[in-house]
Amino acid sequence: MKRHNTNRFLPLLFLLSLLLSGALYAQNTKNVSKWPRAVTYEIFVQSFADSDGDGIGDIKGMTSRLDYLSDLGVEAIWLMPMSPSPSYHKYDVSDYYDIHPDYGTLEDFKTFVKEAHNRNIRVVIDMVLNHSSSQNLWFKEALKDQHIKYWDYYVWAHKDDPRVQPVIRKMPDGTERRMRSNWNVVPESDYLYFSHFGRNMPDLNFDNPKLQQEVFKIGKFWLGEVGIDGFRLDAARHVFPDERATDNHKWWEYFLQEMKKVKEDVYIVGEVWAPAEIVGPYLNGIPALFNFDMGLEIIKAVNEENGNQLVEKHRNIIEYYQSINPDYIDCTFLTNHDQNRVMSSVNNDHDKARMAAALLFTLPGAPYLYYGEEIGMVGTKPDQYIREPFIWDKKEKDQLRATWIQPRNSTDSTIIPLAVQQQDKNSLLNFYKSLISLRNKSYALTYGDLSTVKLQGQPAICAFARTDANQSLLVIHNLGKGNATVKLPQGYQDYKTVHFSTKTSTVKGSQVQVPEYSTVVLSK
Ligand SMILES: [Ca+2]
Repeated sequence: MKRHNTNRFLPLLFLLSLLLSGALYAQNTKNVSKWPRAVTYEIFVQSFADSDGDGIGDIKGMTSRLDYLSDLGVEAIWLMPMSPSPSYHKYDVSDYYDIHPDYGTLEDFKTFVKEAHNRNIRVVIDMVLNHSSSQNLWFKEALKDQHIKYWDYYVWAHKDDPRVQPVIRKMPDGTERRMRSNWNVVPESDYLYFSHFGRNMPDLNFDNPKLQQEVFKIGKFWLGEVGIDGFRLDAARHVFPDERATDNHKWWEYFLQEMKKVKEDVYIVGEVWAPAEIVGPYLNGIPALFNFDMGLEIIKAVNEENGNQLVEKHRNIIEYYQSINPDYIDCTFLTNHDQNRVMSSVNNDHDKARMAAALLFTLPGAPYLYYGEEIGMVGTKPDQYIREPFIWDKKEKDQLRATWIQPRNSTDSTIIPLAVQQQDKNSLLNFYKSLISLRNKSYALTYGDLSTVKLQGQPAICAFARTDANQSLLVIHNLGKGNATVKLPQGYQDYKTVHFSTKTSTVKGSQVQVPEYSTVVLSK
């Protein structure tokens, strides 16, 4: 097209862009979300974007996609570990003060952080402190001699110590079985070392004040010198043995206090994958916690097409945690890098995947999404197959696709590439975008309380109200097959304005039409 002809097409282009931006949503352009009460995007660097064609995703690749993430509406990124490590996943660190050379350099990462901040995107990195890699210099030194400083960085016991004796368990059939031990023998040594996750991941000794100081130094390095915004704490409940829960709680309070000396508003989110009564006491040291239970409940509700219990369950969790720390941040998500991908968890049913996303972004919390979820990537365990390369474009055109692994699940034949989805207003990607945008622009959805709305005899309907001082919204999800007619409930008779809908919903009198597998958000 010649340049001087462009003007004639402007009205058409404007109309087209309106359609692409989710036309069913009454636009009001200002974002009211403010991180950490905003959407965070989890990235496995190795699989995200490869800038130099060596097959491994890297920091420069990620930097080149920041505009995409900004456009998606995310306001923070959580990066899985990037420090030197012998494993592909890097959850066993061999040098806590550097970046793995496959991913780039510290300078590359500082540039990434700066560019992210320029786009109002915060950066949170994974901190794996329970254990190091057996390849860490500290451990290699410790193995040499118990008089070396780094010996006490790890947890040792003499071979005669009762704790390290083999545990023999009697099985129901009468046979005896030697149970796996967490204590590992070192050739030619009288001492064994402890490891919660396997012999290549020796546990660090948090009873040692020198190790504690080293951990603070690591934290302050990334916050102060590199300029990140916070940490996601891996395996937070295991730094002391499980039977010393109180020591675990106290340790993270100490850690938070030390990190605040460098960055007053440091963000710390913890992985405590356990029932609520075990998670709760961590909230004083770790003010943001992943809500594993709600992710599972949302997937269960969409699979069973029954949303009756969902709101009560979320309310119970929130009330319990708020009783411990009124300002806690409820980090909600569907699935993460340790779980089968959400699309696979709903058996590749795109209607159900959309309903799961619609629930995530309309219920309370600070939602996280796992890279590729927004384009419908699939994946079932083992772990590396839930961490496959992001599909940016059709294979022949995809300049950024990582190739370090032969994917089993998310391939050109199963996934519509991002570039194609960007051109389709009905794509899953644009569905995610419209939901994130709805949330970011809404006080009620970002900050509001959650109230149960009782509707009789319609198990596929999940209805609730979200209310804060500025706004009140009635949210109705139809998780089932078949269109539903819902009578506006008591107390919500005047919520007749369609604020947002994922399909065409209408209100006539006190009746709301909610098409199958769709969501409508009503206001007064
Ligand atoms: Ca690369």
